[in-house]
Amino acid sequence: MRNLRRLMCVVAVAVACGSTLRAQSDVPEKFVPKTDTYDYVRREEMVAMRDGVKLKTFILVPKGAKGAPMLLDRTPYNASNRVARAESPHMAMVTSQMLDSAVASGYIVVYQDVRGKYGSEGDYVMTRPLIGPLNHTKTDHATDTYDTIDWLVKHVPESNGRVGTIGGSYEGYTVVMSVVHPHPALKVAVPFSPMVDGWMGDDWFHNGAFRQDATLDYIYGQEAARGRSSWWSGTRDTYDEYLRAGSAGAMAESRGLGQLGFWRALAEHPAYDAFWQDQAVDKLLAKEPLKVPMMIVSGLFDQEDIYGGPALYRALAPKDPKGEYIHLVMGPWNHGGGRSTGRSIGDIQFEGATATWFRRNVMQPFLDHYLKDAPDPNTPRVLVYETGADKWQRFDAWPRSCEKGCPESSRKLYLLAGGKLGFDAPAAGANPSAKAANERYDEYVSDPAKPVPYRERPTLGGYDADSTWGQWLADDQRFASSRPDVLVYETERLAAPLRVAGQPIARLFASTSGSDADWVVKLIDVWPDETPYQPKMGGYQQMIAADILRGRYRMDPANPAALKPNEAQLFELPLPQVNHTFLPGHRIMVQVQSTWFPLYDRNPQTFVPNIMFAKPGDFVKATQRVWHTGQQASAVELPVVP
Ligand code: PG9
Repeated sequence: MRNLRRLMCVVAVAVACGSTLRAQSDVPEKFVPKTDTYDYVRREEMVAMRDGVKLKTFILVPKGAKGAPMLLDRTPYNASNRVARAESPHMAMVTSQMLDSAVASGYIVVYQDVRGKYGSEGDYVMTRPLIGPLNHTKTDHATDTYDTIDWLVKHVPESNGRVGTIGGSYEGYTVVMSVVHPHPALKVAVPFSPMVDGWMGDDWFHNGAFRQDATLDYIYGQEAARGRSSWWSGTRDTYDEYLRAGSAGAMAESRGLGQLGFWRALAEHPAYDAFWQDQAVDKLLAKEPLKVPMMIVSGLFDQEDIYGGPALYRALAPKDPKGEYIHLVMGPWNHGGGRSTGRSIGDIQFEGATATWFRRNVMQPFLDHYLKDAPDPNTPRVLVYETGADKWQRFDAWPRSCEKGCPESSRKLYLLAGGKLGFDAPAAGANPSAKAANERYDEYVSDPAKPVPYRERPTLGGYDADSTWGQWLADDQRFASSRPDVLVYETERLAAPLRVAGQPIARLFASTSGSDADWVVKLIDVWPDETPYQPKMGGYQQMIAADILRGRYRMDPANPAALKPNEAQLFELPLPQVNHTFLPGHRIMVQVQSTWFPLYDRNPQTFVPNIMFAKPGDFVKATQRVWHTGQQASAVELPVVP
């Protein structure tokens, strides 16, 4: 009876209070998730830097960790997304694939928003340069990393007090910055595809040609808001969009980019002036003592930062004669490939899960050695995947190139009359002008109104849902070779394998009827007409290395100069590094063209002060000639392995 009375009382109170409760929010002020089943603990901190600015920092600690090393990834792309790849009780599910082997080895993972982005306080500056002529504040990525590491070693009791920095692309840039005046607890650094020199060959320009279609949208996305802003296209085909805009400057203006600091800086510095030279990371790091072992990871098909990793290695390796500090790994990867699985790019297949294999068997033992005192794994100085033959190669000296005098085995592959390509130079006749025109040169009309697309149309925006931007360097080039404004040179079928390892350099003797010109050179492996079991590869024209040179910078990247119309001049274009075997039955091809649109803005072919602001009337058709006489023998210098 007593119990019944009590029950009735409870029901009465619930009914009486019910209406009041329903009127309040169902959502508690602070919900505390139950994470007992999680295999990690997630902490969220605002870590103060030396100037008082606080940076949003997430720390993922494996449950039960004791004396574990820490890996720090500093990002401009939203750290809270980085720690929430999936909502899961398993740390391996929420962290990025790049860290798979480290998470499996019990590492503590730390992600941080760089200053000015997402959850972090402070001002954002694109790839903030080191304190110096371009940065008059008291902080940069080096100091922010130092301060963060200092905090981490004091506030993460589960750690062993050792830290490695790791990250890709922009995050690779922050990794590289971390080794400048490093914190003593920083023991190792692994930059994947780091952005190193935005003018020479990484994100913003290649040899002075402006990468409008990957840059304007990126700046908009990064700088129009503290979070991310979405660039819009309004067309399915960015080729149409950029052609209608007329110039990069006009496109930028149409989207209000004048409000954004980094666009204004780019527009003011189209040449390789002090602005670019003073922030070229390879040159800056070459002036610093080597203190932190570094594994530079780069992709042979990196569509964004193909230049940075090898350039950094080239600058730092001479300071490390014993190979104790600086290592380079180049895999068959696009920009994110080394951080994912690495089985293929588009239709090109590789031998197994190359990236997973690399992280597990090369990167992780390297990290464990410096962060956990594991035995020395005898990390190769340089490890490069050999495309074509599909295997990994170790090198002690890299790259083999002709830049400072050719290695004995380097060979010139000559562009010859009749679309031929061969190792025998054209004969040096006493009077070349006595020869027929097509014996002396090949020509095409480059029409800025009909530029050569950089990939088959429609060229989708990089952020479009179905974009395959990451595959474009492996695209079949047949769509280009059939155009009248693309010159094609081809060898006979190879009877024996031909292996190239190092840096090919295109040396074109070329003339233009205009007063400025771009030159694009592509080194291509042409597959046999039919390929058993891989039908799509029959006759496939696979780019091995390709790049663009803006003619006005032929003599001096810092000081553009007009070209003399109709005068053959030497244009030297170092191509991205390769390690490739052209297999028997394949052919080697070289393509030459003067537009690569809309990725690169169009050269008006009239010399104007700043191509970004060329006016419609500046764009003219030009007749381009590539010469192949004995005196002016255009060639691609190949680092052939004997
Ligand atoms: N390639 C991108 C980038 C790096 C550095 C500066 C700007 C852009 C990236 O993937 O982060």
